[in-house]
Order: sequence, then structure tokens, then C-alpha cells
Amino acid sequence: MSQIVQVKVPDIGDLDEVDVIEMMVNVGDTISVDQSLITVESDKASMEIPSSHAGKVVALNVKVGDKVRKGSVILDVEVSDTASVTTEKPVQAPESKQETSPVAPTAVSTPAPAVAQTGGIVDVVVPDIGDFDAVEVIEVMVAVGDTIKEEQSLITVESDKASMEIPSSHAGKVVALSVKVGDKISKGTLILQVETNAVSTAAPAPVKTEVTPKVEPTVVNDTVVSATPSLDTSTRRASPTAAYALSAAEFRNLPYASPSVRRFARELGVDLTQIKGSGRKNRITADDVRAFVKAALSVAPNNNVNTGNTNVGGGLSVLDWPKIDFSKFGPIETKPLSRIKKISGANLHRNWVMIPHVTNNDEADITELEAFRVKLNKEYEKAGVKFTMLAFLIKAVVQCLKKFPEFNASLDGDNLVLKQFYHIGFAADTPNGLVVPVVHDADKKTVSEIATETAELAKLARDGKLSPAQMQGGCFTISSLGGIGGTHFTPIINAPEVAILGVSRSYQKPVWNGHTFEPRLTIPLSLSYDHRVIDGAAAARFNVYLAQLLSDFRRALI
Ligand code: CAO
Repeated sequence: MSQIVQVKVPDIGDLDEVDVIEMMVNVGDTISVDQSLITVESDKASMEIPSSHAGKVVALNVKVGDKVRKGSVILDVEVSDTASVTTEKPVQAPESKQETSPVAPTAVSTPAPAVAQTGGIVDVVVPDIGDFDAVEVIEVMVAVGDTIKEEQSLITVESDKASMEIPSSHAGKVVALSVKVGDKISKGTLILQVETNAVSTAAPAPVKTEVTPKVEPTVVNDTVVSATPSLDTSTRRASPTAAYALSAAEFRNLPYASPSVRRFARELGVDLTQIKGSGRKNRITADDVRAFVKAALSVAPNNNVNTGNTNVGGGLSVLDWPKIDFSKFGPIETKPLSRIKKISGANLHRNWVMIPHVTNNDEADITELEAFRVKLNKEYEKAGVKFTMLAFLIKAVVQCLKKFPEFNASLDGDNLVLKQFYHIGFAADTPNGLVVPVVHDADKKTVSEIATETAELAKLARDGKLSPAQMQGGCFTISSLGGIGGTHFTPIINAPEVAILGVSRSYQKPVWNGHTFEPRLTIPLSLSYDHRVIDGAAAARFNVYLAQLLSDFRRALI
């Protein structure tokens, strides 16, 4: 004996309607409790919705593109009568993929087993569409005489906030249509009547259970970060955990695509911002990505990559990645790359391949600056301010950007966008991976304020609590490995920025002062720049000026 149970969207906090962007199960699949059924996405986050019941999927009530909210029926599942559908047993919270954001279970109402019912002429009514009330019908997708399937979209309704398609609860032949475009409908409004013999379900009384949405790091866009939607819905802040930050322009133009499409695009090295989506509301589909790649491959080599207004880098003709069975040579362990590494890796790869990098290496004498820093730290010990070398570097870099504006720029096709603000990113090493918090308006802040802010941002970064805004808008990035070691390195530019400063560990260098060798504290500076925008001479001048400032900050006044 089995029962049909409706599995609904649980409480997903104060996220309102969200888009279904991925279906993870099909009719006929056998699913388990907690298994992810669909992925939903709002403008800032995505999450997988797990099943509250185990059994066989007999009907899907949503499809990609639908809007769902708490209570929307995802699917009907046939459960054996031994299944835990009437108990109040909480569903185990699925593992959050971000270790730092444990998810508390959320109480939801899940329907009790539905009662099977046979057809004849059946009324198809508007189901529970949450808070939608008296919403306007903007499209009628079926006509009298049509044969329709269960879950087939019948009408599209639209409120001031969202639109959604209403699917049919029954299969059969439409014998009467009760709504037309312009009508206002609510839960229970008769849409149409179908002649059917199909078996379907009746609305049951709710049963209390607990379901915790499975939260997964989210790609805000293919070039940026990984974020975990906080279920502290009072703040509704996503908690990014990774990598290279968005520019303000990129953030405004987030490509509209599901995580699977983004993943697919990343695998192919495709920049989604270059693609016009053909899906609903210009959503980019996997087919759009395929078409884009085909078009890029048909472009003759040397016909791209110079202006930032490019195709993928088609023309790159490289050997396949070697596939080697390493176990032939000794014991091995295979470990999947973290999602964050995959995201930042794809960005780094694109930036490295598409930007002609050159790194200018120089050094600065920071003997006096370090002595000053140590002195300040003693003076400010009670105030709790720690002056770091990074804070001085940020201040000095702002001065350099003012003197060399093309370093504070981004390529936009054949134009150079010169920024009149000074937001400086700094690479922070965290247990979850590399992130780049941004000190906004660093030109308007004192070294002490910058030191305090960088310490706060670095802590938030390590705790996985940076907001997207705290990683956006960067003009120039500093990657300081000085606390760890090294002499020089080649930092990869954080596109669409055009330069990045790598800082290595300072050391005592014997410098000839005309009479004798004198130990001078010297800091290595590695400036990588986009050679499409910046000439080698300009980069050398930037680094020389930076070194002069660090040697003697009074030069900033000149
Ligand atoms: N030379 C010598 N010592 C240095 C130094 C330098 N250039 N920079 C920092 N130090 C010292 C600091 O003074 C500090 O010493 P004390 O504890 O005695 O004061 C110690 O090294 C540790 O510094 P820190 O690196 O932790 O702190 P910071 O403020 O200088 O940097 C942050 C903060 C967030 C930049 C740093 O913690 C970090 O994450 N760095 C890694 C960045 C990174 O991964 N870059 C690579 C990106 S590409 O893969």
C-alpha cells in the first residue's frame, strides 16, 4: 500500500519568490529524504531544496523558470505506508557546504498524504500561490479542445513583483476555459475544466515537520565569488567565501544563468557577460553557451583578444590536458577541488590567458617607514590600533593611482574607463580560499582608519562573513605575502582591473652609502600590469614612485 504525498518548498526565510533554475529529479526517480530536488535562485543567492520524503516521484509540479515560494508544491511522491509522513520527526539538517555557516532547521508545513481521486470533468483551480492575491492573468497558454498534460503551464500571472506560470493539476481535454487575459485571480479561482480519467491528488491537511534547506555556496556571477545565503533572514546577507571581487560594472551586469550553466561556461572558459541569453527574461541557457563556443571556434585565429571586447580566446590551440593514471607510479589519493578553488581558478585562468601580463619588479627602502610604524604602534597600543605595512601600502598606492590614472582604469571594448574613486582590494588568505575585500574610498581615509578597516575585513574574510558589497568595486589590488615570505612573485591581475601589486617579505639589504655598506630594510614590489593598457615605462615609473613614497612619505605632499 502506498500513498501520494506532495513535497513543498519549505520556509526559505524571507526570500520571496525565487526562480527554479535547475530540476534535479525526474518523474520515475526514486528519491530519499534530504535529496536535493530543485535549485532556486534569487538575485543574490541560490539554494537547493531537499525532499521531506522518500519514495518514487510520480509528478513534477514545477519546471525551470517557475517561481516558487514557501508552500509551492515541487512534486508528488509515492511513499510506502511505512514512510515517516505522519510523524513529527525533524529532517536531519543537510550538510552546509560552507563550514562556517551552520544552518538551523526551519519549521515548515508539509502536506499529509494526498487522497487519490479519479476524474470525469474536473475543475482545475489556482493552487496556493502564497501571498499572491488578485494577480493579473497576462497570458493564457491553452484553448478549449486542447489536450493538456499534468503540470503543463496553463496561464501566466503577474504581480508587481514577479510573474509565474500556473500548471495544471490534471491531464485531459480542456472542455471549458474560465479565465482570460486581464482577469484577476487568486487561490481557488477556477481556471478551466478538463475531461479526464487520470488519477490525481487532493489537497491534504498539513502535517508539521521540519526541513532545512540545503545551502550551497553560490556563484553570484561566473567571474566572482562564492556566497552562502545566510539563513539569518533578518539580515538576508549572503556570506561570500571566495575569490576575486566584482567590479561595480560587472555587478550591475550580472549574467542571468543557472549554476549548472555557469559551471558549464566555466569549464569551457566562456565569459557569460559576452553572451545574450535566449531564455525567459534573457536567461542564458546551455544552448546559448554552446552556440557561443561554436561561433567563437569558427572565428579565424588572430581575430580576437586584443581589446577586451573579445570572444573567449578562440584561436588558442593547445594540446589536450594529459590524462595519466598516476596510481601506476605509486599510491595516490584523489580529492575534488573545492568549489571556491574551481571558481577562482576559472577566473585566474581567464585573466592569465586573456591579459598580456608583464611584471615589473622593484624594491623600496622602508627603513624609516618601518621605524615610524613600530613607533606608532607603541603610541597607539592603548587605543588598540595596529598600523600594518599593508595600510601604508594602500595609502601609497592611492597616491600612485592619482599620479598615474591609467592604472585606475578598466578596459571596456576599445574604451578605457578611468575611475575617479579609489577603492583598493587586498588579497586575504582564508581557510575557505582566497578572497579580495575592498577598502572603499581609501583616499578619504587615514592610515589608522585603513589599518583598522583592513583588520576588520580580514577577520570577516576569514570567518566567511564578507558581504558581496565588501568585495565589489575594487580599482586595484594588493597581494601581500610579506607576512609569509618570498622574494618576488607574479600576481595575476584581478580583471577588469589593469594592475596588481604583489608585496614580498622585507629584508635587510646591504646598500653602499658612498663610504660603507649599510643595512637597509627593503621591501620587494612586484607590479603586474595589463600591457594592452599600460606601457612598460609607465609601470616602471609607477613602481619607482611607489618606492619613493614608501621611502619617504613626505613626497606624497609634493
Ligand atoms: N615584510 C616583512 N614582514 C611583514 C610584511 C612584509 N612585507 N608584511 C607583513 N609582515 C609581518 C607583519 O608585520 C606581521 O608581523 P607581526 O605579527 O610581528 O606584527 C606578520 O608579518 C603577519 O602579517 P600579516 O600578513 O598576517 O598581516 P598583514 O596586515 O600584513 O596582512 C593580510 C593582512 C590579510 C593581507 C594577510 O593576512 C594575508 O592574508 N596575506 C596573504 C595574501 C595572499 O594570499 N596573497 C596571494 C594571492 S595570489 O594567490
